[in-house]
Amino acid sequence: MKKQINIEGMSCGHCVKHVEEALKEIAGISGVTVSLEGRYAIVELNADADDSKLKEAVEEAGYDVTGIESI
Ligand SMILES: [Cu+2]
Repeated sequence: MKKQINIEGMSCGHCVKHVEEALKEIAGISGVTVSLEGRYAIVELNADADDSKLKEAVEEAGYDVTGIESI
């Protein structure tokens, strides 16, 4: 299962790493790809993680989530 998380506020490679690391810590996530230009993260899940957990992790890292969708 994959989900796309739309994120506002990333401005450089450091932000990308920060978001990647925040998402990798969530149980059930097996892969994270972050696009700075596309302003999104794609997460691969081997167990369903609640959208609220994904949102919370990104927001705690300091960025805004504008939407989450299954892809
Ligand atoms: Cu940055």
